[in-house]
Amino acid sequence: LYSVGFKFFYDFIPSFMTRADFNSILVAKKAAATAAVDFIQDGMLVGLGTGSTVFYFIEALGQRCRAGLNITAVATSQQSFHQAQSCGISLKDSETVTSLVDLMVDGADEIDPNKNMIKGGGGALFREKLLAEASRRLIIIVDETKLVNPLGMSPLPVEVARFLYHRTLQRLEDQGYQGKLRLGRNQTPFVTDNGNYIIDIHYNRPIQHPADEHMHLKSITGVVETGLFFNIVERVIIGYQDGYTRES
Ligand code: A5P
Repeated sequence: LYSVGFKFFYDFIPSFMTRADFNSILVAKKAAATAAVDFIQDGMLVGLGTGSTVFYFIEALGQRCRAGLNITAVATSQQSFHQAQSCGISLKDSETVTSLVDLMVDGADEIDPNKNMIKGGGGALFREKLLAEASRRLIIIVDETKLVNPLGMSPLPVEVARFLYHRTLQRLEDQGYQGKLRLGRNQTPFVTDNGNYIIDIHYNRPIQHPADEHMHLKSITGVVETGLFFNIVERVIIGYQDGYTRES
């Protein structure tokens, strides 16, 4: 599990970052993730987000389960599902979930002081948003590099239907958006767990009104969901590179 997880992370070391910087960020991610496990109580139905920070959360949650914690989880991606399964966490098929999830834990690509977020760097934004809206509480775990004000530095992932996606991309461009189809490892289009594509929109300007921006993008036929999340986060746990955490 460790070797699989770390290989996954190291594939994504940005070119401007040294291995030492990257290791410090992993310390921060792990600190935030470990702190979030303290919020999980016996009997809960837990929502599992996706990404490298959630990887540490699932790992720590698995340890607690093996020590006797009795919870059931619902995963937002195949990646989180398989990791949770290998950690010994009891999982529920999303199609059998009829009640609200007690608590969901997820990461973010960017988060602003009003807890608006950009998500979807890992391509799981649609299921993450669906599950977050089906949860009583959402805790976001991030390392300090994810704190921004305002949003807009990272590309905004938008999930689109594959059917006539060139047309959807054109419509986005006609409305002034700079969108790029996300490619996978072998330079073929990245396909989400829902069988859709992702278009990453580069803003080159601050996103001052995330809700308006989201509504505008969603009004385009072919857009399935956007990676803008707002009015949904209860608590943010920020991990720092010295291993400390802060909550807001
Ligand atoms: C997955 O689709 C995303 O929404 C992630 O939650 C987000 O990209 C954060 O990922 P990291 O924890 O890997 O930075």
